[in-house]
Amino acid sequence: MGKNLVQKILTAHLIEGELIPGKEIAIRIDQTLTQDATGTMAYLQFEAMGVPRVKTELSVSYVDHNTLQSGFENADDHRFLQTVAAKHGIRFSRPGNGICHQVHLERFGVPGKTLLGSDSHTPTGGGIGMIAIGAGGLDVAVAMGGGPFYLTCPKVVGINLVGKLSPWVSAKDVILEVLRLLSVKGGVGKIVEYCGPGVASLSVPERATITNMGAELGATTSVFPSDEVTKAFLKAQGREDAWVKLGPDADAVYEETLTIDLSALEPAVACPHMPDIVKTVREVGPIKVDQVLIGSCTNSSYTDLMRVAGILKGKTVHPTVSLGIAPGSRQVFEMLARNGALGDLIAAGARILESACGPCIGMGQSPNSGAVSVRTFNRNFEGRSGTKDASIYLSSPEVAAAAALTGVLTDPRELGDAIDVVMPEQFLIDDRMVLEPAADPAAVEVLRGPNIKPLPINQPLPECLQAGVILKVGDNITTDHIMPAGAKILPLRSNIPAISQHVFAGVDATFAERAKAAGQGFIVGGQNYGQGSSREHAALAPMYLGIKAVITQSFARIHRANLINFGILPLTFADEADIAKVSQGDCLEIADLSAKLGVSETLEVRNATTGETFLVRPDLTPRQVAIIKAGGLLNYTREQA
Ligand code: MIC
Ligand code: SF4
Repeated sequence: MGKNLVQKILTAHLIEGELIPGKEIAIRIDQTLTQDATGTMAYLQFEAMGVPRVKTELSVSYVDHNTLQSGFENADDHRFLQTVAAKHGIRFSRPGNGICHQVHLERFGVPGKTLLGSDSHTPTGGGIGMIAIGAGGLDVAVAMGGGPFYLTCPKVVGINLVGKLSPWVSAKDVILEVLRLLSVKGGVGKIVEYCGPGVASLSVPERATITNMGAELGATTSVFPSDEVTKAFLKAQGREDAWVKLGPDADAVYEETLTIDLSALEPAVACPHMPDIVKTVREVGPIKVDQVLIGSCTNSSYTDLMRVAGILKGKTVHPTVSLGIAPGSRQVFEMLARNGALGDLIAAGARILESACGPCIGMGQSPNSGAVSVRTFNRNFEGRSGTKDASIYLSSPEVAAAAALTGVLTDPRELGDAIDVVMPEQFLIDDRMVLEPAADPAAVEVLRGPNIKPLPINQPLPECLQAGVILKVGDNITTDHIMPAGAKILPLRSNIPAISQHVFAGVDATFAERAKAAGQGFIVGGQNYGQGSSREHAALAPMYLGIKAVITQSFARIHRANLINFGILPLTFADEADIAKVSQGDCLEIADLSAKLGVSETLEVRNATTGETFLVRPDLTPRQVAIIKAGGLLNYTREQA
């Protein structure tokens, strides 16, 4: 039986377990990346492990999220990250050098290698044939220390691409179609492998757009083969020697398959407030647009922005639209500046933003009240833009540029001939904004500002758990609901006592106060709880507030792993309908918790308020049970040592 590409790469990196979907496996990690918003915690955790120098082949620390610097906090964090990187053998991509995923694809990604990143869009690296996975900062810290990464062996979904994209239809429309078909939880427990004759027609940046937004499927990651197209891209990046040919065997088998005819796709958008509410632009019609934003790790490559520049050249942004553009990397930015395209964008009236995440994470450019904003980003969760009643539509750069010109949602095919952009044979290569680690680490002093507070440590799991339900929520709760980002809260990422006051702020303003006062508590949720970001603050801050267990109908992968890492028990209702047996404010009891955990498949929960009982499933591996009992991975690692 032939192997698919995922099986090949995972086999080559397998340290523990067998490749049987649903079973726990451990894999060796070749490369890691962090970004500043999750990186400060990851490096504090790495320091706590006492390993002097990273043991990976390559670790890179990027600064791209917190670049607004409206107070001292961000700059303090940047300085900490720069010095800690120099000391421990990590390369440091300075602020201004671009968005982690875009820069990593351009300068560091290697086909066939594994990459673990403390950001959920790390799967962007799948565009170049890597198994690139997003995880919590603590898991990345462990990988930097040479430890394996534990995950549930995923099923492999083969998406067979046939045909070729029509003019004005773009890679974003491909991933939007996959989201329409599979939904935001359709990828949980799965890796998506793209295969078939249509693959060869897609460039590396196009493939990266598709694997990037695979995160929104809840998938573990997504991957493309490494072929002649990959080789040409690496050659143009001056890295041809990093290329290897990689792909599935001709008779490869997949646990699930799906065929997408690229020729049949048309320009589409994801409608408010979920990335899987996908409709064609024609279906939505010419709704009035107030803001257009082009950028983010999904759609900010050289070819994306050249196409936008081609559309805007010689024209003017519509009088009632604000257009913002953030190039994905310094390479992209500088190439646009040198070839004149930046001039075309400026002349058209675009507001040029720094090369960073910016508005994608709510760092500025919040739209007006009730606005419609069309963005080339990957998430349109309610409130993420900073304006609670705004409606965010996710689209390709072509659709976004068309709306910027007309002031209404517009099918770009109405603009006439498509803009042809050729992939450069040689990108502009200048890595001076990536600092090498120090030659003499002992001489480096790690600088910490007052915003960097020590890591809070959890208590071991109690014998019995008796606590109130501090909050009950519905389906598809995102990490943006649990631990909001944005310009006011993001700067507090290194300060858990301060950031924890904002947990669930947009959902329930008094949550933090009530949790803290109660001392310990439960959260109850519906399906796909914790989808979205890899931010471990969505576990760490609730832990700090005393949350001991979260009971849901189902969890998103990274968030569940983060809960375990910080010693919060993730439980699912054995019978989903039992969610009706719990109301906010009820007191729940799990007797003999610590004795039963890891022994019985289900635990009985008694609702002391109503007298009813119901069963929940922990579904933990023996290793995870030990982590939970210890009160989290850091305590567990210390115990092991
Ligand atoms: C995001 O897109 O939500 C982020 C900000 O990049 C997060 C990481 C974070 O919360 O710091 C992610 O996707 O993991
Ligand atoms: Fe940055 Fe947005 Fe990408 Fe997250 S999704 S890494 S915030 S650009």
